[in-house]
Amino acid sequence: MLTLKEIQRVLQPKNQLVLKEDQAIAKVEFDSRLVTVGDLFVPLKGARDGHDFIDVAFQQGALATLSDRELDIPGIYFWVEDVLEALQALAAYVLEKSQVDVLAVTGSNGKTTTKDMLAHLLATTFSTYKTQGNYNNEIGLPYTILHMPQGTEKLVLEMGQDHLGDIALLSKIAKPKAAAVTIVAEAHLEFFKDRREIAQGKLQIADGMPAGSLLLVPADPMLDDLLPDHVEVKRFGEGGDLCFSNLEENRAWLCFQTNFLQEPLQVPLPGKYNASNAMVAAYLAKAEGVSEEAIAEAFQSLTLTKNRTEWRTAQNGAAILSDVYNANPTAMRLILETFASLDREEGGRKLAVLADMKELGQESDQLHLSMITSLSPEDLDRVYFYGEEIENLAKLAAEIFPLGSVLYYPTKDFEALSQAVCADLQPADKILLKGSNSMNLAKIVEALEGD
Ligand code: 2GN
Repeated sequence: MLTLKEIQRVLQPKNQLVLKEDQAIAKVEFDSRLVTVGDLFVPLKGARDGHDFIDVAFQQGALATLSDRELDIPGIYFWVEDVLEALQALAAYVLEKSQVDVLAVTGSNGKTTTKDMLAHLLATTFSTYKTQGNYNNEIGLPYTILHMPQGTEKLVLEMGQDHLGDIALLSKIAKPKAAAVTIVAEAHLEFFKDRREIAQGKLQIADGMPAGSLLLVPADPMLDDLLPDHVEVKRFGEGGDLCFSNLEENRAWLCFQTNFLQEPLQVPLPGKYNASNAMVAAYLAKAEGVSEEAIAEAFQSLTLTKNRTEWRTAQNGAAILSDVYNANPTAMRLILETFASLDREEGGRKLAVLADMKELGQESDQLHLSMITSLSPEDLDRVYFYGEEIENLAKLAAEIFPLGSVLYYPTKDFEALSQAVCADLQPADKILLKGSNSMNLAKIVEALEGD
């Protein structure tokens, strides 16, 4: 892991630091709740300014902190121009000095299975680490890199984009030796003009790749004139370099033949797009040196992460934006703003179920209340609040929302909440669910999805 002197050398802080002896940091954290002894605290600006929590981080045992301003504290700090850029520089440095092979996959809603599959296949043969949850942005990617365990041989990174240029930045930090662009089919991207611009953004995954490295891209002709020429591009899908045939599909299984493996693959997932995802993962794993037997066997034991930000579909057809993974004020604000920016379906409404964010300590009430500035009756037709810590926010919201459009349920009334939401949701509606994992909103998502 990084030592204080390395951090000093990489970041060239503005303050004079006299480090008597060198010491390795335990890990990096930007959420002060997660800081433990020996960590480097990274005060980012989210819903609140992380610099306000530097004291808390030191109380939790932080060894040092970054800061974008001069501080008057007894602890060690690195005064930098921009804390996020410093985090990214540390991540790039860690990759440069390590021997790890980086593989990158562009995430798209619900299709991040490719990343999970690839990591699962590589793990049969190599010490493998991958992006957790939705940590696929300009903060999450460097965080993932810095959390990679000692001895990792293969690192599978998901790269997400909100704006054109996001993936170029991530690729330049990670410099992947191989990568895949998954299908270009999202419906809900607000900052992109059209599918072509989404594709253009995704293809920037090549921007940080060394010359000659491998890039898998859908065979879709729309991408033909967007392809980078410094990497080896292989197209997948019908008419491409990599394709599958003899697809058999049932409710739980896929079985198909690829044009690069001897034996057919059996994948315990439904949906034709999963055959494509599995094929891409298998090709990259094989290119990295995983045997065909190991690939075939690993698919049998595949399990995918479920609790993450993603679009799902209710049994009645309504769109569900489920984000029951990391509950902090920043994540809640970001998802509320994303959801607010979406258009209603014709004749449909927008609903939200917001539950407690846990472990916010004495500031809990204030931090929950501060979400009011991201809640507007123009963007939300009905809001369900669930839990004791969010109760005061519910009361505040009731003052600005029309009568009857704010509903409150205490923790003990989970069943009533679940039944009310299920009964309320109409096919043309969109619904957002957000809260701490322990609030069990995943159960409501399941209930909405039916079997
Ligand atoms: O959206 S994210 O979750 N993200 C992470 C990276 O991958 C993609 C998704 C995200 C989270 C992002 Cl993009 C950026 C940030 Cl800055 C955060 C984040 O962790 N924000 C957090 C806060 C804010 N704002 S974590 C956190 C925890 N903190 C409150 C503010 C906050 C807990 C806390 C509460 C009370 C005290 C101290 C800490 C306290 N101190 N009370 N009394 N004294």
